[in-house]
Amino acid sequence: MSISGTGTDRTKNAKLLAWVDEIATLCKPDQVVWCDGSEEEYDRLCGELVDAGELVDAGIFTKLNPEKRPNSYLARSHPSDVARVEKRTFICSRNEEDAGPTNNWMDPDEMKAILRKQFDGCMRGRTMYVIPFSMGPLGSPIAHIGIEISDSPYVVVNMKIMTRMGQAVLDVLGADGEFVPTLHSVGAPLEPGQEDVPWPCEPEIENKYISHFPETREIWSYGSGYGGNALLGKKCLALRIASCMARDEGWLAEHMLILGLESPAGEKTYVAAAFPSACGKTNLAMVTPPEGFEGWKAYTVGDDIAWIKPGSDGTLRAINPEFGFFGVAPGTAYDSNPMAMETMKAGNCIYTNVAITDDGDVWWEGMDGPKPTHAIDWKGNDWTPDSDAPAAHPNSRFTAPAGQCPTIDPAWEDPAGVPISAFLFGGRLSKTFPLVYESFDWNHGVFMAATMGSEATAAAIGQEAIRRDPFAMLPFMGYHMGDYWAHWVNMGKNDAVKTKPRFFRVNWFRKDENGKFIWPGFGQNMRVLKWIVDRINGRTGAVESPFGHMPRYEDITWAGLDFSEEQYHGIMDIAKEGALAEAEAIKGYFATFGDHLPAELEAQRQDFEDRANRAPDIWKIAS
Ligand code: O2Y
Ligand code: MN
Repeated sequence: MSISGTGTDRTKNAKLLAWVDEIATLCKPDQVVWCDGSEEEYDRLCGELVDAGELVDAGIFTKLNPEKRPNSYLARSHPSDVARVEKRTFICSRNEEDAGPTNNWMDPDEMKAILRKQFDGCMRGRTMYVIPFSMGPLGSPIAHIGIEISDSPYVVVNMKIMTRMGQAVLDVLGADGEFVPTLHSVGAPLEPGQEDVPWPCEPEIENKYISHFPETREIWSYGSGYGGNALLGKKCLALRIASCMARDEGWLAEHMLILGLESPAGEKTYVAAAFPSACGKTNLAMVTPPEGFEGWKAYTVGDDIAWIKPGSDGTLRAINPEFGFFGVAPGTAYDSNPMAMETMKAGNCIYTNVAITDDGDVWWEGMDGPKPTHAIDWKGNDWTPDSDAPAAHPNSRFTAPAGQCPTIDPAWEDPAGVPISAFLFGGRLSKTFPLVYESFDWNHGVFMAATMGSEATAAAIGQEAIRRDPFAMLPFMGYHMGDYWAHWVNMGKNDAVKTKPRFFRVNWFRKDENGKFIWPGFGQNMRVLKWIVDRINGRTGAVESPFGHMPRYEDITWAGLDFSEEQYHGIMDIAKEGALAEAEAIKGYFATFGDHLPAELEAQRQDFEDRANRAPDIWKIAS
């Protein structure tokens, strides 16, 4: 094995050096490379990925037309390796009960025994990269350092965009600093003389493991090279392991975007928001104020994850632990998300599993303008508008530097974080749930977030049910969901947090009696955000409903939009029957958490049921 330095020229951290040694001995790579995070390293690796593509006659990386997509590349994964693998994601806590009913669990010793066998020699014929990264601005008191060991150069270059990565991290880590060790392999060793494939990975789903060890704060991921399975700083560290750290240390690691809203008077209000997938989270993170909102500005701090800690000023302060966006490509367009499109236009992006046009540009379904007459699809096949299959995979991605977003917040790298004034929670719900409402207090807000979710059609019984996704954390919880809710209840009792954020639920997806969406689209969401900002700053009223405090028609700014009071009733009025059904459904849902369900949340459920019982058949928003 050749080692590019033993690492001792890069760090004096004895624990790190010993761990890298131990993993190299286990995985038996041909060489070990300590990543420095430089542009030269990035360019060299991208170049190697392009050259390797030519060698095996199928692109690992294809350089895109530099006039259209400067310094940008297309990658194609193996068709079997296109998304997170939830059924192979494990929380390996010592006690099974600590993982809770919403996670897959395996005993940590049993899992380590399996993984040691899988990892034994798994990097033969490959390079083992040591990737130092910081989740959050370097040196921020809210940030944490991780080290990812991976045999995938695709992971290295994506980590360079998604995190602060390289030698600067080792310098901050110093000789005694703490780090989260994260280990990744694509699980495809090469025998001497064996030709590589464009996207090496373990073909059998049962042999893939995305394993988390909460007590020892370790991550071992085997068999997939894609996204959240392989870029271990994101979902694995920043949510699953960090949620455990946050519980133990009194902070919050959340699946939330962070948005800064500035009024024409220059007053700045920051909100953090959690949504299940397919609810327009990225669109909200990069919202642009519509006609009628002249002078208002919206800024992005983060599009996916927030780390939130009590600040010395009595507020809850949030950082975006990431450095880039890993956004879903299909559906992203100037029409729906111009800021995401502008972020990409600046170049320096990696696109995975999108289509490439004949002039070397990228394309996906839902992009503005006419479809290309010909393209190469995400599997490398010819594609035309007559093709049956989509040109881009539905989970195809763009990896883009967050700093290129034209509306990135000036404070997005502030080590102290930004002060959060409100939490927003949402879901995709066609009936019963109003456009927006505010909680009565902190615990009611926790109840609203714990019971959120989106509608799913249970095809087998032909009924609609809400698939709960509490706090949008269902796939990302590192411990028992009921204990997580208790942690949120406890955060509300923290006297050091003098300015407590307010809680709101939003629902852009209510439909009318003809099955049509009532809300005119994501582009108008700023109207709801302004009411929230006005509410926080004591400038607007609300009325009490069975769900919470709700704005009257006149409390919302309608300038520039034709939205009648009648339409408003359609999106705000509440059917008693629907509210009572929800209270009953939550009873059954809560029962699945046994004695881990905080008593405060069952009390909130009963209060909600009582309010619904007292309501008229149709509760109508006052005007
Ligand atoms: O499929 C993947 O590996 C990526 S999942 C993802 C990526 C960026 C932001 N959010 C998510 C998610 O699943 O919530
Ligand atoms: Mn996400």
